[in-house]
Amino acid sequence: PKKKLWNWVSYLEEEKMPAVPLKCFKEHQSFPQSRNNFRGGMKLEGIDPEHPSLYCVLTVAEVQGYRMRLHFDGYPDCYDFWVNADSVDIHPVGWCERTGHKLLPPKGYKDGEFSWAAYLKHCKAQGAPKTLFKSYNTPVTPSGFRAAMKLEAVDRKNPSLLCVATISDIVENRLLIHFDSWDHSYDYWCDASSPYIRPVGYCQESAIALTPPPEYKDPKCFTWEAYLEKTGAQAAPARAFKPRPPHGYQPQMKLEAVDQRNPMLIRVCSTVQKDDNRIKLHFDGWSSLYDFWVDVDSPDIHPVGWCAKTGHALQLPPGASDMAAVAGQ
Ligand code: MLY
Repeated sequence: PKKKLWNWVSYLEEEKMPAVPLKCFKEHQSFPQSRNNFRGGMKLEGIDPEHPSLYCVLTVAEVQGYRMRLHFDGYPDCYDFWVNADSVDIHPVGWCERTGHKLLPPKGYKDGEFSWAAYLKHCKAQGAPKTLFKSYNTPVTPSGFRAAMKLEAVDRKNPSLLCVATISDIVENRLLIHFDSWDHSYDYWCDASSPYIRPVGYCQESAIALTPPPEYKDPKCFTWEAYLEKTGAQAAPARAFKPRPPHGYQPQMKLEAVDQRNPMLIRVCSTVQKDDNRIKLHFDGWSSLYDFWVDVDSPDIHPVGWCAKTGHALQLPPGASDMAAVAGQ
């Protein structure tokens, strides 16, 4: 007997569940306009996902469809991470120098000892061509945000806290949020529409607690007015914040999402819950123990058919795996 091929259309019918509508996805999650032209061995500069204020020397280690695994030069493979080809976290060789950012050299090089030209020659490698990068042809829309401005921001590692924060860097349309008097491990990148940032005074107006910098032992002693004066800083203007409209996700819809435990894999998923900024996902056919929350603007969630379109493997629900699988057909 002929084996049945797995495909999204019949799977959605069997499961009696719709796909997440395309309009729910942002451009960077949806079907890409171009191919991934990065190749293994190409070198580039990019943000360390574990330390978002640091730029590092990276090599493309593996390409799969529109995604690639990046390796920190000189460091063990266990730090490798996956990004989409249009990631805003990566830049061509020379970008840090051109834009005044500090580039962390490969392990073994002292600060000031590293030069890209000599390094590429030494490795017999090439820098990834500029035209492959998203930032290369993305226009930058002016905003009212400037580096060093202060604001109130959610500590994403302690999401119940709204804290005194500073814009410590601006690249294209994105802001690096830093928490005053804390180390950089809490830093994160976001844009003007992020639900995690608010203008100075938001907490007071909303009658919710603001977490001041740790040197304020008694939070009641903190006032923005005195703090701005003391630090000589400006508040980010309220008009620069562009709150986004509510997302359109509903529970019980299907999509494709990266497995955070093994990020080379993309799996068939269902939405099970939602809150204002996130959806809870379930891997079809797996225990609910693996269910996880993800931001609706995460680069790791994609519409049904994304893997097939971009040439990436799709992990089917267990049980479907003995069928000759042709994802997305
Ligand atoms: N329990 C943690 C909370 C740290 C919060 C840091 N934010 C405000 C940046 C601690 O005290 O270490």
